[in-house]
Amino acid sequence: MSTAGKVIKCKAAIVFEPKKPFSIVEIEVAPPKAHEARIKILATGICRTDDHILSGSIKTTYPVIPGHEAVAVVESIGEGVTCVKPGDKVIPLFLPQCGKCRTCKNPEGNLCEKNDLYEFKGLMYDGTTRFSYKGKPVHNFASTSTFTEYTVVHEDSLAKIDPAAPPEKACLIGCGFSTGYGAAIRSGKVTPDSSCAVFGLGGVGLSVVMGCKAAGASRIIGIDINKDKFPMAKELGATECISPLDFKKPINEVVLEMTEGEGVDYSFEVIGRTDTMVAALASCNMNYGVSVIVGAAPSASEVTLSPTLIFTGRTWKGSVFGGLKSKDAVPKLVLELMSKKFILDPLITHVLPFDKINEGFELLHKGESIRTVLKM
Ligand code: PAD
Ligand code: ZN
Ligand code: ZN
Repeated sequence: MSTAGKVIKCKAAIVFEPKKPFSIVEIEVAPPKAHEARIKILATGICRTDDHILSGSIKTTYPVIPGHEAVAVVESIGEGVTCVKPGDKVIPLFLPQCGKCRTCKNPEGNLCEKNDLYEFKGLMYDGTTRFSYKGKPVHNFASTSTFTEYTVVHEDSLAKIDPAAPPEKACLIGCGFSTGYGAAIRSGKVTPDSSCAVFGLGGVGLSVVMGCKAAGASRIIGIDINKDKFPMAKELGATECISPLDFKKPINEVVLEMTEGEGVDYSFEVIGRTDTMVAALASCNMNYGVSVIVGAAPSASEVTLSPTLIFTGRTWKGSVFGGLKSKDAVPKLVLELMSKKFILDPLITHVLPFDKINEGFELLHKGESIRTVLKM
């Protein structure tokens, strides 16, 4: 029996307030309005950004359903939707691509004006939400909300992908892999034979390592306080790995020494801390080095640094979703995954049923997982 046009009752993982685990409850998901689609999640990955919502370090409105890295199938569409039809396999996009705003029209930009990544309003474009629990509205997260069996997204936040794409792997293209790989290739524009330093070797940082390698970097220094991450980093392309905990001096000085005082050509901060953002900047070449911020710092944080770090010529830039135009890039990356241009298996350390979402976050907190994928 078709569910189109009807309210769907389903399981979802809600965060009612920060610093509390997920509550798995039955919610109601309203049908999609015009230019929206209701999608059934097949698999969804756990990213550190979701944990920032759980910890409260990123300011948002509660109750909220996090999750933003998934593969889904379209259940029904609202009026005027042309890019997908029921039954299509899709990846929801935490960074929309409306195709009409100034950024979307600029070949360099990717931060579509329709994004909900600064204020995290957690509402659809019309200012309402499609989720409710016990009759009260529940906010969405980053235009997606994938920790639920069904979610509703705007068509600007949907990429149709190859129907044969494996959900448990392809979901990483919805965030972690594309963010890291794109940060190296597109935002950093890493060049052949260059040297790189990657601060943070989680799912996103390791994807930066993969991007640096694919771009032909000859030296890739992986940096993490958790040495358990080193073997995988080396397997994926890091030429050496160091832990800041093994040195008395600041880690940027260690990187400078490792590079004969030159600094690396490209550095990436993939942790989300202001001190490591400045350390990554100071680790790249004073004149032509490029340092890319990928990590999401707490909403309330501020950075202090010596202007000389920039004055001498370094470039400091940020990268959301790897600088990629999401709707254009995602279907192509899925095809590249399927043709084995890159493999994502090493990044997926755990696959758990959706009900075990809190266990998945514990693995992240303990530093035992790279990516945990939840299967619905
Ligand atoms: P993760 O927690 O899996 O990886 C972070 C890694 O950093 C871990 O291996 C830690 O051990 C390591 N680490 C922690 N503190 C330090 C330190 N002081 N020095 C060195 N290493 C340290 O996270 P992730 O890979 O899922 O995400 C990384 C960041 O990227 C996180 O802040 C997340 O919010 C952000 C992100 N940004 C975007 C974007 O579009 N810019 C997208 C997705 C994730
Ligand atoms: Zn993410
Ligand atoms: Zn746009």
